[in-house]
Amino acid sequence: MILTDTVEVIAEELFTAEAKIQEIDTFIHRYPELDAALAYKVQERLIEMKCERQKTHVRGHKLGLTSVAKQKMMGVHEPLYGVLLNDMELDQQEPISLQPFIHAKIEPEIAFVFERDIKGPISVPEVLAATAYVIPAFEIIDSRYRNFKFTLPDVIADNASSSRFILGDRIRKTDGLDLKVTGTVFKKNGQVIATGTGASVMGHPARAVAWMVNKLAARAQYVKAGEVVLSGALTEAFRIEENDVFSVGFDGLGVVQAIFTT
Ligand code: OOG
Ligand code: MG
Repeated sequence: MILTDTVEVIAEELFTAEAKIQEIDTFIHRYPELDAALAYKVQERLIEMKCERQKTHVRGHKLGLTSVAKQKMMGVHEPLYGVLLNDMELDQQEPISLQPFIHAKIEPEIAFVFERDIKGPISVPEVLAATAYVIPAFEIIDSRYRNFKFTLPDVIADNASSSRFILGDRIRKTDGLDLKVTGTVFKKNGQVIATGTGASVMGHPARAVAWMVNKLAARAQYVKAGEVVLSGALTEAFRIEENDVFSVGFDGLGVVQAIFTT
C-alpha cells in the first residue's frame, strides 16, 4: 500500500511539474526506497496519466545515457529507457516555441522503426534484421528536476527527461549501411558544435535497442511494429536559447533541423 502511494505521489508531482513548467527537487532523499525497479513503476504510472489526461497514446520508446558523452555530462553511468507519446512529436518545418519548456536541451539521435514486433531475448543482428528503416532525429529533453540534475532512479521516474522529438524526412533501409561508422555533424546557428559516430552509442546504435528490448522483456513488454525507437544521443546535449537553429547531418542518412522562436 505504501509503495503504491509512493508511485502515485511521485508520478503526480512529475506530471504537475511539466504541466506548470516548474522545476522540482529530486525524490531520492524523500523516498530512499526509490530504486530503478520502483522508478520504472512510477514512469509507467506517469505515462498512464498522460495518456488519460492529454488524450495521447504511445508512439514508441527512447534510450538515454547510451553514450559516454551523455553519461559523463549527466554523472549517471548507466543507460535507461522511456516512452514516446504521440503528442511529443514535432515537425521540422514548424518553428518551435520555447514557452512549454523548463530548461530544454537538444541532442542528435538515430531513430529506428521495425517491420515486425520485437521481443527479448534478442541479439544485435536480430534487431537489424527486423529494422524497417532508420531516420535522422533530434530529441528535445527537458528534465523536470532543478538544474537538470538527478540520480538514475529520479531520471527513470521522469520518463528519461523526454519532452519532444523531431524526425527527418529521409528514411533509409539498413542494408549496406554500417551504423557504427555513421558520422554525424551537429550545428547550432551554422557553427559545428559537436561531431560523433554511431559507435558512440554502446558500440552500435542497434546494441542500445537490443539492450532495451531485453530489459522490456523482463517486464513482459516489447516494441511493436511501426513504433519509433530513439537509440540515444551520439553527442552531448546543448541548451536551447531563443531563436536558435539546430541541424544535424548523418552520413548517408540525411539531415534534420529544429528552428526555435521565443
Ligand atoms: C537523460 C536522458 C538522456 C540520451 O539520449 O542520452 C537521453 C538526460 O540526459 O536528461 O535522452
Ligand atoms: Mg535522448
